[in-house]
Amino acid sequence: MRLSRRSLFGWLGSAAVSLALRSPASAEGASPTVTPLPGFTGPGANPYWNGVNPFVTYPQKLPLLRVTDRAVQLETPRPYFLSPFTPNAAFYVRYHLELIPNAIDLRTWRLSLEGNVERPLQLAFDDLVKTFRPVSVAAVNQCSGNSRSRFQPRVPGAQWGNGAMGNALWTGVRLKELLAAARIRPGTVQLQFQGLDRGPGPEGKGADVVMKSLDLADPALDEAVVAYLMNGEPLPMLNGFPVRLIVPGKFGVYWTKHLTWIRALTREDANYWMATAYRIPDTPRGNTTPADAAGGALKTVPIGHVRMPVRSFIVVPDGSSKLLPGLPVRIQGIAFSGQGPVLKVEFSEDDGRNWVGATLGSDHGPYSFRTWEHTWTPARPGRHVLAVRATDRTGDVQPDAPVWNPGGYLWNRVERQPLVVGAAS
Ligand SMILES: Nc1nc2c(c(=O)[nH]1)N[C@H]1C(S)=C(S)[C@@H](COP(=O)(O)O)O[C@H]1N2
Ligand SMILES: [Mo]
Repeated sequence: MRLSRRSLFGWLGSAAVSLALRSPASAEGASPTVTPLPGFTGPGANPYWNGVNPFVTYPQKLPLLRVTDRAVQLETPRPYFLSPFTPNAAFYVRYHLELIPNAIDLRTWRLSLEGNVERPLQLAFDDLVKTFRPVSVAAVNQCSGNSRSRFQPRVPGAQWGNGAMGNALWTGVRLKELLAAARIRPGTVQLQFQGLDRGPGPEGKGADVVMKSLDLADPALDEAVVAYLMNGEPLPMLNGFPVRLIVPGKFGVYWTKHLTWIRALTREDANYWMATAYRIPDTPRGNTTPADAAGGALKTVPIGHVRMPVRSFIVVPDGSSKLLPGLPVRIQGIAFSGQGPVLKVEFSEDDGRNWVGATLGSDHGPYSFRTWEHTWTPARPGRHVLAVRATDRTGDVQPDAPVWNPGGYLWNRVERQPLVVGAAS
């Protein structure tokens, strides 16, 4: 950490940082060919771990899967999830608005703490880095709509596969320290966060900016960090340079990028992004039916009222490698939960009928990806459906029933991998 802070200072010396966002079209590759495995039906049949989209290259990024380009939404390809920390250059990207910053001058940029505070602050980047104590936390940033393409019936919104998530070591300043410096006044009910991106938003709604708010009393704020390093490096522009909010355990929508305004509110935030968008049914697991959702009587709450439910994934094998009966295969994957540490990962070789414990990898903290592995020896040739499920500290275990809600949020069903094992001779 000392090393990377030093290199950050050196890099600060070079003053303004500017990145030209060149046209992504010039770097666009061909669509990947994805062939469904023959003969599979039912829940294990979906071979599309990622969305089926073309690879596209943006500044500071490796080729990622383009979900939409206005606003920019890029999905992380599956192989990057073999590592517990997602490389910055492969980290997914999600914006709501079209006008995103591509150059930020750190000499003039300020983080503003305003609203119902005793001492409004305008913090320079230098102040943030040098005046406040740095802390680091490993935490998963997952979009509420990760895996939305699985929903049946389908719902509108970005059709993510499983790649709208990533884990990083985030370094920055505790939000609570900044709040203490600004001295929040009594009567504050929520904190509102806003970044630099702009644009009309979906269907002209959205007030030209994205603003998200959390209750001042929310315990998640105790662990929130205003981060200026991601895996020991400055944040990529597309992931929120120069600072972003990270709220361990909560969905990515609260992780405001290019964070520039923190506002103490004396009334509950009623802006579009709180009152209309990103709401879930006020039901167990946020589950409902198309009929109930269409009825108009469904009570909803902001998705910030819940933490990310437990999930686990098979990363390899992905169906592309040759497998033979009697030949051991190393199954590898990741698990995480926003509700605290994952305690158990279980593997099934028979589509979820029987389960055995998998071996967990190193513990990087309660909000991080945790790798797992299991050695499986296929007994016979032919079709197999592997499955994985995780259990977290609260006892929450991934269900085998799919969730449904109109926003396409909170998917955490048991994950499956269909495979064909070849004949031995
Ligand atoms: N300024 C800003 N911050 C934002 C958003 C945005 O549109 N603008 N989108 C949010 C959502 S919905 C998600 S899922 C995460 C995605 O983070 P990433 O793009 O770094 O992967 O950023 C969040 N922070
Ligand atoms: Mo999101």
